[in-house]
Amino acid sequence: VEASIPEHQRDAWKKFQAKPWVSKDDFEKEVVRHVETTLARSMFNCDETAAYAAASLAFRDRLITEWNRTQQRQAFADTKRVYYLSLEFLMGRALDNAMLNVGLKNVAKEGLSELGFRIEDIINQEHDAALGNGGLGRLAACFLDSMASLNFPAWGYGLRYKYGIFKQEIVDGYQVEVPDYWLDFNPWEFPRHDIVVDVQFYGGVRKYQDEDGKNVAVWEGGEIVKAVAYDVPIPGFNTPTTNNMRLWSSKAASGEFDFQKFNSGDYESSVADQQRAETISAVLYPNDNLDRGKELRLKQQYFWVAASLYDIVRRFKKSKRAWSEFPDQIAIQLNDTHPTLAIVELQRILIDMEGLDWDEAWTIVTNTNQKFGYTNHTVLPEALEKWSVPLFQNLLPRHLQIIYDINMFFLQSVERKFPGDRDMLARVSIIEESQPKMVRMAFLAIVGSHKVNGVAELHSDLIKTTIFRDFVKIFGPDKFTNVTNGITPRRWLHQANPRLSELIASKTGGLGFLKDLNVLNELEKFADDKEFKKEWAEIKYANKVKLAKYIKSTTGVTVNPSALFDIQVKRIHEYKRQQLNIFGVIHRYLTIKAMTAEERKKLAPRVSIFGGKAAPGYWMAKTIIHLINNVGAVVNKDPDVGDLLKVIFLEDYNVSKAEIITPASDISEHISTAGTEASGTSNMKFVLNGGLIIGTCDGANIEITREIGENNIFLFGNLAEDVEDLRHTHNYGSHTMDPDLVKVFDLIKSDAFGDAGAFGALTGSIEDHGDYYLVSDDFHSYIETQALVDEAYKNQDEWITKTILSVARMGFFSSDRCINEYAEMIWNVEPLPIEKEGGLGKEE
Ligand code: Z16
Repeated sequence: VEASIPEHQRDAWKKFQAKPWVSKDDFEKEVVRHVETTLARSMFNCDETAAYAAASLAFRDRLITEWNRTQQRQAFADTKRVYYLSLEFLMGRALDNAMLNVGLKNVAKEGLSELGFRIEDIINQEHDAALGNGGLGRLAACFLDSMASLNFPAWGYGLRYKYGIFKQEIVDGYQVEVPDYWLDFNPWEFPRHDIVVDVQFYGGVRKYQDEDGKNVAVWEGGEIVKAVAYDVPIPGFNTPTTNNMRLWSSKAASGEFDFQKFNSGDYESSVADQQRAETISAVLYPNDNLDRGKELRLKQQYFWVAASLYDIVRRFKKSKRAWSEFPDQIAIQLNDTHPTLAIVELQRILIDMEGLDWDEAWTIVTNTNQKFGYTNHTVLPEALEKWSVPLFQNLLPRHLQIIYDINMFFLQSVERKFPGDRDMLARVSIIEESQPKMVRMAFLAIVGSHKVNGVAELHSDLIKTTIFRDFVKIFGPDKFTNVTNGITPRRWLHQANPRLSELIASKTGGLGFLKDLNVLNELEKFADDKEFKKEWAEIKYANKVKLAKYIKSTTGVTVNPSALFDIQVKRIHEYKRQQLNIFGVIHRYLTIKAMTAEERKKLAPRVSIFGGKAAPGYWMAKTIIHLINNVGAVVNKDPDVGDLLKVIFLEDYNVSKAEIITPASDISEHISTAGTEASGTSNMKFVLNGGLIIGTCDGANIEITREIGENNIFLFGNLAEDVEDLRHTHNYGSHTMDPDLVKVFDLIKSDAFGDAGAFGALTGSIEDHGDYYLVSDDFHSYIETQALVDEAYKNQDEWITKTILSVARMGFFSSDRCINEYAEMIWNVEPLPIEKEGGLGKEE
């Protein structure tokens, strides 16, 4: 149905079209209107929740007006679009971000104050949108911000989980998971009940030849689930471009429930069908860097991929272009292997639905003029996705056939290139010949993509020489590239650290640095400026006071804001080595206990701060959390140690908490076993906020060192190239342990931190079971380097200079640089220029 308003009536529309509000008075008017009408409240029952709701709705109205215009502009221009497919978007809060991106936070602040509210309290009402686990999900969120800020016509596609990553509670030192139901009131999403896609599962395939002798495959039977679109506006910073993130929610095909069953009295099963359908988008899998191969997860992946591709193809078809133009109009980025089925689904659409023959279709799918790009985020074998063939056969029978065909053609081409190399064929086959057989998703993603990228230089080199080695030989080196990760300076500097942002703006001529982060370079000339350094240090101190207050209010522990704040916040994982950190803390505790009063006076007081979630089924990670909490319980109440050492575990680390924690670090820890952390992105956030790093030569730490200079970072530990050999030197059962680490273990074993039995698996993994992550090998170097940190911190003057120089040199790590690299090297898309930048607040 044509839903467009006829020419004659359009003047009336134009006359009454909403104009985005800009003034304080208009903002207040909107807030009051929303309180009194949308929310049906009044000034006599408007609490902070209601004020948050109304303020958000006022900003949402603004965003949606710009969103509409952006969509019209992009549809009209009809240029190539980017689709970023990600099973995770770790967005955090939207209101603060929206206010800052449209440049109206000060207007809102004054407006809210006149209406009787403090803006911080209102911002704090918002529940985080936590549809992600960690780095991968947050990267997707930063990318959306950059793509909008740079005016790229780009959509994010994901799942609208009813429950995001669980909330973490610490009870008696143990992690307890609580469901994160976040949709009670979410003003940032627009349900699109008119945009619904049928998604099929199970059933079987019937093959026959039609009259023309063409092979036809029909996927029939099984069940249908509906995908309903929910749109979330993504405002760019200081630009009218407002892009879209489309999240799919699952719903039973029969609507509410099956009336036939209901009417015949089968109430239970009528509701069960509905619930089974809704289960698909019910909950985010809480694993970071781990693949568990569960059927429901594969269902999520296909549900989301099928709905997204249907939507993309529908939009393409509206332009009435030939299929051969598809690759010129569309770039699809696969965030990890989770959306790899998109390659298979597109091939299925083209051959089964659109009637193209295989070669014609496959040329479109894998066209070198940009189509699928695949980003790899890890080399850890346990994280690489594999699906059992029987499971696949049952859930997606037609897709499995297509995968077998893709594999057959691929292996034939390998055979032509490397005749007789049977080992090679077995190694690179998309189907692993195991019991049961497995589909190797990364291999499928490589075969179906025109570019494969890693997320930091070391990581991109590693994938080429290890897990994807054979594929470099087969496809040539040009298919493999690097795009080092980045972070958005809008959220991670301007929003999280407004005072630092303001100081930088005052010295660099305004907020321009937020769009061109290399402008930070201009700060180098202030690295020895006394007045500037004083202000710089005051801001760091104020941020530490804020975190100290937060620590006090959440844990009851008093920490001294003048102490060195040493922070490690990230998912808890053996490869990230929080155990190395806590063993180092215990070593420090032992050292302090053995010191004389005179020696103690010379030591810089430290607060060791930890935060992060363990996957619910990851026992070793949970044990590490337990140990950290138990060490804290002992150390924090030891009067003999006092301010010299405090150990804090912050509950439920998430994006909004990171905004308080990151600006408050003096040193942060990025200490993964070399070669295991693909990039890391919190390392970038901490340095950008004037903190230094203690880290291994891993992931993006290496490039951070290159940019900021090796005098400004504390590197330690073995190198990636030596890890394999070192592992071979570990003799199971008689591993030569570092003597200082032995002392730490002895203390743990003396029950100093509670029943040592609880930690046996942890110490045993190092002493008796091969120390896979090289904790003992790196311990001495770690302790020595921490001593260098202590020394360096005593010279505050030099320390501050280091932090200023570091910030000045962080321009490279803006996610804007990253997105520009993807656009040029992988997507081949251009931004859509904005003719007039009207309607924005543009606050300085
Ligand atoms: C994830 O967060 C990452 C990798 C992965 O395979 C799965 C998940 Cl959920 C992380 C990497 O561990 C990290 O090094 C990297 O910075 C981040 O992805 C973004 O690339």
